[in-house]
Amino acid sequence: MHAPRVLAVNPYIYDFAAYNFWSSPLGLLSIASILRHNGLPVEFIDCMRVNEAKRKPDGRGPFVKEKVPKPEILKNVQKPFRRYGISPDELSSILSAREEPDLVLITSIMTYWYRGTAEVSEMVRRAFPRAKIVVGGIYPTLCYDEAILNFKEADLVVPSTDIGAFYRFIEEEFHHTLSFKPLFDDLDVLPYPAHDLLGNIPFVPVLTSLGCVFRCTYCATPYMYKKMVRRSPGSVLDEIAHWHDRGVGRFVVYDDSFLYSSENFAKPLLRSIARLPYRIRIYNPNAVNAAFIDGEMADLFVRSGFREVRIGLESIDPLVQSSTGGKVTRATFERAVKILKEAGYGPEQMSVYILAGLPRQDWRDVKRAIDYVRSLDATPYLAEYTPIPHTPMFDEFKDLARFPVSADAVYQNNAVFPYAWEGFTEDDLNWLKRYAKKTGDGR
Ligand code: B12
Repeated sequence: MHAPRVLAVNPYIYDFAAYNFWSSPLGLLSIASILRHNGLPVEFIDCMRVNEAKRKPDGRGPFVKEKVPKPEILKNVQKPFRRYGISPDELSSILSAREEPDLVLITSIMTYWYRGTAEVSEMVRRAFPRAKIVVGGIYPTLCYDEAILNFKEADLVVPSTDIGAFYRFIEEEFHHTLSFKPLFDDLDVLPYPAHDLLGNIPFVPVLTSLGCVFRCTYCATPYMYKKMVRRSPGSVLDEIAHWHDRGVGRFVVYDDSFLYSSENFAKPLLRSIARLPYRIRIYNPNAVNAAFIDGEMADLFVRSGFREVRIGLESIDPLVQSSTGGKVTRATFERAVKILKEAGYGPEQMSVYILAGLPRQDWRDVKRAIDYVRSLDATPYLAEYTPIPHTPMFDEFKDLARFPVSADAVYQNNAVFPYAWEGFTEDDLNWLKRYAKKTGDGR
């Protein structure tokens, strides 16, 4: 039998707000690359098209979008609802212009985006009645039972904790032996994700580790990855050189604890990037831990190409700080900002993430954190809390939310503000967003 022909699809999404903040379907591109490595031909459809005319010099940009009616279960949310990415009609004509593949892979990233994935699976099923459909990603990993029910057209729904089941499925369905079946427990053996399938590569996200040594109570990483695995600095450097040879100049670090044990990883890596005969730009949307920033680190950020540094603060309330993992104190944070300032980073180049909308949080806690960050000459950036299944905070507070967050993942979207209460209303949140951007009125 011939090697199965594969089509990978990054589906469109429905949301109240979405923006390409250096996002990429990295898991799907990695799986596509592994299959190519096994000799399977792979094609790719990326439904999450960015409006290129509006792409920023740093690589971010708005997705093409269209306002659509709200589904019944979200009708009480007073915000416009949109589909982000290409339209179902366009996808339909793309699919019908293709020959039927043997295997279609669809990714499902944020839990509350599953509706787009389900719709796209149905369209794929209509277009290719004989193809096998496999859906994987973060939603099937965090909400497996729900995903099985929502993805009726899928022949296999696979969580990231059981990638072996995916390889077995291919071998059994297509009687095709795969010689290379990596389990993501050694990142250095993985082939580079298949970014080339996207055509235009505005930036390359580089996965430098999986898992995390910290145990923040709001984060699902420790559930998804029981132990932390990290690449060697040499392998990351080789990947940067590989994409740079293909014209890519912007790189985005995907890592939950990039600076952890920096003498063994971040420092040697950034030193070797600084020594490259060409300059690249590096972005870190996941934020780094302020406790690990010292003078040498700040200097390496500058020399390796970090145009800006995003730092996690979360809260200045010691109680909130300790309940969310106790990673950063005021003292360590102030030291880090001072060091970055001395290295030359201005206020606009130091974005500080503050968690807003935590269960029982008072809006004044967020205001104090914004004032504090501004007083240190850095830029506050609100990260709205998302309740995520299999996290300690989710389990503790799931019944306190004003929407049934454990019954339907659509309510896990931070845009619906699940933990609004009289001490932190939607008006408070909207005011804080304006206040953080300095466009707010007095209060
Ligand atoms: C990088 C990252 C981002 C990036 C880009 C994300 C993106 N792709 O769009 C940025 C910075 C933009 C981001 C933003 C946010 N993120 Co984020 N992010 C991550 C992070 C750190 C890594 C994701 C990743 O690429 N992993 C690496 C790849 C290789 O793994 P993977 O995608 O799971 O793929 C594996 C499998 O799932 C599988 N797979 C994937 N697809 C398919 C398909 C098939 C067919 C098969 C067989 C297999 C398969 O293959 C891979 C290997 O096993 C994760 C945490 C984590 N460690 O996973 C959080 C995470 C996904 N983010 C999370 C959150 C909360 C957010 C924000 C809401 C944060 C905020 N408050 O602002 C925003 C919202 C984003 C938005 N609206 O667009 C949550 C999930 C929330 C949810 N309900 O789903 C996570 C899990 C972190 C957490 N706190 O627990 N994020």
